[in-house]
Amino acid sequence: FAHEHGINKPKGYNVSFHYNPEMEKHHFGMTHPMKPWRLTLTKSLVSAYGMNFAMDNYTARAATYEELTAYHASDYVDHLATVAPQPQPLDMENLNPDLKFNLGGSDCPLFEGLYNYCSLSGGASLDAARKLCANQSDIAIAWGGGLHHAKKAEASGFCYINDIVLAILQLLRVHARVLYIDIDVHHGDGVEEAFFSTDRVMTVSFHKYDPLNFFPGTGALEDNGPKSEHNPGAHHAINVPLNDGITDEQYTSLFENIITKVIEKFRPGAIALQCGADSLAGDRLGKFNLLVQGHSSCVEFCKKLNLPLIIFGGGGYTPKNVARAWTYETAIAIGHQHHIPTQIPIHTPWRDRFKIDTLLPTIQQILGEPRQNRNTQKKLTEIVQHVTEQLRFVGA
Ligand code: V1S
Ligand code: CA
Ligand code: ZN
Repeated sequence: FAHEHGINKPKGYNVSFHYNPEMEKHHFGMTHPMKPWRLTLTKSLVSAYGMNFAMDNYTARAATYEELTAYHASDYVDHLATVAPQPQPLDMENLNPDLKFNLGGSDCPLFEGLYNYCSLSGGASLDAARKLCANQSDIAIAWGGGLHHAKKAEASGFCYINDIVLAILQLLRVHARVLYIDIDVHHGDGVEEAFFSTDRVMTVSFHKYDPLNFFPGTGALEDNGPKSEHNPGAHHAINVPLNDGITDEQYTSLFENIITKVIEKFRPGAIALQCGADSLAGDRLGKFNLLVQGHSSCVEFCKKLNLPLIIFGGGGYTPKNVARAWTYETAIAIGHQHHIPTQIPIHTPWRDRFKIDTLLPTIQQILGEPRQNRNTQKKLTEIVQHVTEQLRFVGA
């Protein structure tokens, strides 16, 4: 109420940054693509630019058992809390398959401190959501969150606890409707499933879709929520299935076109944006050709909608590109993007890792050979058409 009526709104524009350096101390294993130290790289670049002076910085706390079980099944959380292995060499030979809850395979290994890692990610996203609810932040950033594949009682695709679902549940205490947008190269299946049966959350995921060859294989254009018209969740899942090599121009135009229509019909009170950086060109797992410019234009567009905005991380498997994107997107949040030098500051620890010393590399700088673009204009037009038709069923 207070937010919608502009009461108690502090002067100025507040951005909060929720982060815990403990998170990056965890290791999934030597050959595993998920590298929590990409958060170290991001944080050090954000600090090197002095952006921390323009935000409220919070050391995020770990989510409590009660907070985790607000969504997750208690037997699953109990199990997560007890399965953590003893210290062991960090290699993938040491798998301890425990097919219960999909834990212990190569995607979701059991590593030392696993429960701590999950609760820190959840805690940061919950803190961020609460700052928005209290109207103390206009934008709240949690780069350690965005773990969109985790299910109520199952780990999946490097995700154990769905911090996004926990955060959206908080936002729903204050906002009648929350819009979830997911620009990770993978389908946001866990978040979609969690809110499958409600019309208070609309989920929109942009992803590579190839059911047989690309994880998780779900997210077809026609999958829009429960098929029964009596279920309020019908038409409240939007999927944007894409092919390899999509460019900034195509992606940005598709994103703005679709999100404009979604906002018009759904009229959310807050936006939750998952910014998985594996949709960038040169990602170890992703297949798109996005530059930091195209990826971050989605953040810029969401900011301009002037609604409470929570920003999560997510995937991203070429750490220096992840750090570039999330640093630039932090700059957009605080409105510094046009004022910071694109040359990476000399005093960045790890500067030698940024072999190309710009925050905004060109496609030639990222890749020798750009990926073949397999997205035709015809297909993209069809997608917009289908989404428009779905939206006819949404709203008053
Ligand atoms: N693509 C991919 C990929 N690579 C791996 C992987 C590679 C090396 C390892 F040591 C461990 C795992 N797993 C996958 C995918 C899961 C992708 C998850 C993306 C997560 C996110 O970015 O959206 C959010 C943080 N898993 C699979 O493709 C499943 C398999 C089917 C094939 C790969 N093997 C290792 C497991 C089973
Ligand atoms: Ca996605
Ligand atoms: Zn991903």
